[in-house]
Amino acid sequence: MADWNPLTRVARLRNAKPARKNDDDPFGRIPPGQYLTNKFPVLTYGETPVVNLEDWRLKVWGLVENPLELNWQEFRALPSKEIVCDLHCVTRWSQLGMKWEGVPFSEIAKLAKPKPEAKYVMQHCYGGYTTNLPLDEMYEDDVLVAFNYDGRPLPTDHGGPVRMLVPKLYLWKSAKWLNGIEFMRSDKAGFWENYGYHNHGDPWTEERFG
Ligand SMILES: Nc1nc2c(c(=O)[nH]1)N[C@H]1C(S)=C(S)[C@@H](COP(=O)(O)O)O[C@H]1N2
Ligand SMILES: [Mo]
Repeated sequence: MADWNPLTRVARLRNAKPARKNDDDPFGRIPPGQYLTNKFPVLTYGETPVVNLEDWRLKVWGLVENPLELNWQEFRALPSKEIVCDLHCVTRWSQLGMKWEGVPFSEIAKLAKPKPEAKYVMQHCYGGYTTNLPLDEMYEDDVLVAFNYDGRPLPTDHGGPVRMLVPKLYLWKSAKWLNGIEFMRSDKAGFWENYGYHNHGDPWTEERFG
């Protein structure tokens, strides 16, 4: 996996057949071109970083009044909540009713106090992955800095100790091993966005490629 060429991956996905229409979607929860699974595949570009809780930090910087660096105790002392959500991956799997717990992005923003010029957010990670979104969308009430999945600490493969979770968008917008949140004036492409994924990634309108 570590030496996949990202361009080859994007080209292969562009040519992939859409998933067949789901007959098993009575509630209309599966976006077009997706198939339903009960599995939670692991998709990582490169090595899986292993970070222990003593060393873990979350840095918040950029266009904020109050730049932060939180250690684990400080992070876990913030208000947190549980959500149940459906997740959709651009590789075409969807899983429904996934249970997550985390600190809402809005709680972290409240501490950091974004300046009025801050309009975009870059998520940064152990390992170097990045992904970008407009600040407005990060304030959706289901956007979490997630530390538990299905009632247990988030497994390393899925981004533990913490990952961002942006359930309304394709899963590449949810950075695993999150260690930084940067508030920016203007938009900038993240890792996959640079290699041809869509800048936004709404599964309902199939914003797969840019
Ligand atoms: N740090 C990091 N975050 C990442 C990735 C990655 O390679 N590194 N891959 C992204 C992509 S493309 C997907 S589809 C999801 C996969 O999450 P999962 O492995 O928990 O299914 O993580 C996203 N977040
Ligand atoms: Mo992905």
